[in-house]
Amino acid sequence: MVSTPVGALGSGLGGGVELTLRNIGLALQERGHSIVVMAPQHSVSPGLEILQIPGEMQTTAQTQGRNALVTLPANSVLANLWGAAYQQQRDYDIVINFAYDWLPFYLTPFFNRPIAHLVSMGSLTDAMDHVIGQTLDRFPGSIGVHSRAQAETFPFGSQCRVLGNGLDLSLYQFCAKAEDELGWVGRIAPEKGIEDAIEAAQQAGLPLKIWGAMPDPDYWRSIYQRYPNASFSYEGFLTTGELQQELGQCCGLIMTPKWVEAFGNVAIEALACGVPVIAYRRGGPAEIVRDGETGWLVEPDSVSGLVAAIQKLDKIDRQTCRQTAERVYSMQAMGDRVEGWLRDVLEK
Ligand code: HBI
Repeated sequence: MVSTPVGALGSGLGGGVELTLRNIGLALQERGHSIVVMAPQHSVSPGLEILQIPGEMQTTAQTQGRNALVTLPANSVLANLWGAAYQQQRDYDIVINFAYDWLPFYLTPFFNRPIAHLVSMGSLTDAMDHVIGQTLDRFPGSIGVHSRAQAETFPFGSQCRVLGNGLDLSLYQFCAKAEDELGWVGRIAPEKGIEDAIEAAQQAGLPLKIWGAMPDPDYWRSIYQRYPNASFSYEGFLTTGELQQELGQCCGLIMTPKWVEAFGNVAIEALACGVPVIAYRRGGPAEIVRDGETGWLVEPDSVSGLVAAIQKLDKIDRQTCRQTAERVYSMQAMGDRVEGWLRDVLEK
């Protein structure tokens, strides 16, 4: 498993893909596969064998423009990762790529072992769309994604294998009884649409608790000033253990994405605690929430739709939320989907 070149595992710089790599690695090991992870030096992921690879981090893809050129720094950790993978490929049956970068896709035909690529974001640049498309042409079935919505952001979306995602649900406790408060979890940034959640909670007359990273305090200050009468509070950026303890008390999680979220791990975290999810019918969360069963799907950008859904939260059975998370989004369920995908790639 060759990790993302934007940060060491455990640093948080790799974002959602750090958790995805770890959960897939552990799930495959549980089924008897032997796994080795190649990752930037100082990587930590207890229970997984890691080859620490030195070198300079890659620029994050989401900060590039559509026609960004493919670039590599001097002593690129991406190049060093894939040089090591190339040298050692004979020790393995298959290589799994977790990097959203041009090089591993370009190198695929030069390897004498198959490479399965897990693409962790939607379409961002022409160079990546082009090289992923080329790889698919040569190696059908070799591109895995998290959701149908994410796949559809690419011209070749219908040829991608939708894997969903999975979490270690033993870290999340089911909470049967809720407080009269709503939750919102995520990076506090414009594409997450927190303004809509604040407005909807205010109109519904419920307090809104907010957890997540705050990369831009000025943005948060502007939000605070914009809604002087709303009752919302920033509750910090917590560990999984702390977050699930607090989130579990909420009568509902509100998801207000303004962009196409590739997946939406927070939706599974909420369901795992028995918390119904209200989400715009947009991106990954719209494929996680079962309307009327584990939450409510709302017309995108409709605050009045959010308010109407908040008023129907008591119609959702919290036990059903937890059971759905266990059936579809456990490590076991994700392991089934990933193992099946890898077997198909190997067969081809
Ligand atoms: N950018 N260049 C690059 N490569 C990655 O692997 C990458 C990224 N940006 C974000 C990211 N990975 C992950 O945080 C998401 O895929 C989840």
